[in-house]
Amino acid sequence: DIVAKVEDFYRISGLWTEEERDVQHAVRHFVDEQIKPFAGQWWQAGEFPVSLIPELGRLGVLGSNLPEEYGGSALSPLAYGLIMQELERGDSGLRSFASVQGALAMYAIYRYGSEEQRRQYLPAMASGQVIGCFGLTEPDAGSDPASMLTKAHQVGDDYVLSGTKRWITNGHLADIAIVWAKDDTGTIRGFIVPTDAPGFSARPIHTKASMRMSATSELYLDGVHVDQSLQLPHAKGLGAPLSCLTQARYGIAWGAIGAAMDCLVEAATYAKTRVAFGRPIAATQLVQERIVDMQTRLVSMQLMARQLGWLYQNGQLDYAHVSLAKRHNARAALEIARMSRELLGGNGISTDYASIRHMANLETVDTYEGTYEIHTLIVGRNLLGEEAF
Ligand code: TGC
Ligand code: FAD
Repeated sequence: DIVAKVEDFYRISGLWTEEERDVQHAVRHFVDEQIKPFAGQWWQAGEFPVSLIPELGRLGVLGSNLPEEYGGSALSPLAYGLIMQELERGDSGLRSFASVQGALAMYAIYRYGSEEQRRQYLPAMASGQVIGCFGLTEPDAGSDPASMLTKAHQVGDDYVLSGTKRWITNGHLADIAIVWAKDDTGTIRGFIVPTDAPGFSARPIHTKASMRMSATSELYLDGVHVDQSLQLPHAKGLGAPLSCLTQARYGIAWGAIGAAMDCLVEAATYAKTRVAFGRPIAATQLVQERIVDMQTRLVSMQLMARQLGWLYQNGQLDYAHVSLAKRHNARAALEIARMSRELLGGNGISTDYASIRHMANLETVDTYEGTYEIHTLIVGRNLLGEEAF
């Protein structure tokens, strides 16, 4: 059938193990039943479906690649990627929720936290009982997080945090915020900040024309006292938050495939049934060219993500590999969504269809976790050995 054909034209799924296929199908079923029918309404309303968080926990999509002793499922990088793909078939905001919880907040605690912090937070985060967010970006420091202004002033063994973070996914839903701040020596350090701490507040950003199904916030830290036990002991310097970004960018390279797939399926099925000038528009040369252009992009995204997963699985992954795939897949998905939107004509501007919602979301996906230009410069530096930021 046409859906199976365009989704997997190169039969890449033949490469997955049985476990990877099972995991993919379970998440796909959940998204088809519980997300896709309602995503347009939630997006229009600017709401994240918080009531589904426990179900996301039960499905095992939060921190699924972390070891089982911390509530994860120790899934392979490919299985993890397929989960991100299936979530983003529903909506980029859904994948973003899982990325921030698993690849950013949980990963930060897993990689840089003490054993006690891991045991206290990770199982509860994997089940969705505790929600996390990741505060790196500030109003005046996005692409260049080294220039952040948030301060962590040491008082005895404890810290006092002051500053503002902006564009923080899950910010006003979160129970804990991973906050990155400069200590008195100017070194970037990470902290687990309970969002009910005095001096902490999170305000939703309501004016988005993209990622409307995702909770995005501004965080204010006004002299927030943080006990030493909440500092991530192993995080010293910008490399710590950047290594978390590598995990999230890996997931985005996969997630973008899901949004692109959903758009291509929508465009191909629409072209077969929409009649103009007495025949389905699929029977016109220009529409066929458009569908083939979309298919070409989708296959290139899938092949790139698959090989990225292979590098990850075999311990050969460099963060520049991840940058190349994030840059390519986010941009290719955006192009596919724009083409699909156009093919749907007037219907293409309505959230009764998925394409314009994906298209608007993908504008964010192209920008966050490092803009297209920043990834150009990361890969350029890796290839040429010259810094050009
Ligand atoms: P630079 O000198 O390049 O790096 C400092 C140290 O960090 C290491 N490093 C990395 N490590 C792991 N993964 C990466 N991606 C890394 N990039 C750099 C680097 O080796 C170095 O280590 P060491 O040991 O030598 O100290 O630092 P720079 O200040 O020159 O910055 C480089 C630049 C521009 C690439 C970096 O700042 C950057 O990536 N900027 C983009 C910022 C960004 O992506 N922000 C995303 C915020 S989170 C978000 O958007 C969440 S969206 C929700 C969702 O995910 O769904
Ligand atoms: P800027 O850095 O101001 O960039 C503006 C423009 O200048 C861009 O086009 C950029 O590519 C270009 N530019 C900058 N420097 C150069 C250069 N040297 N050469 C060429 N061009 C350059 N952040 C978090 O910490 N946590 C989150 O959970 C999170 N979630 C987000 C959710 C949403 C919906 C959005 C929109 C953003 C989110 N972000 C989050 C922030 C995101 O990572 C930043 O927006 C992004 O990194 C870009 O930073 P900026 O917005 O400050 O843009």
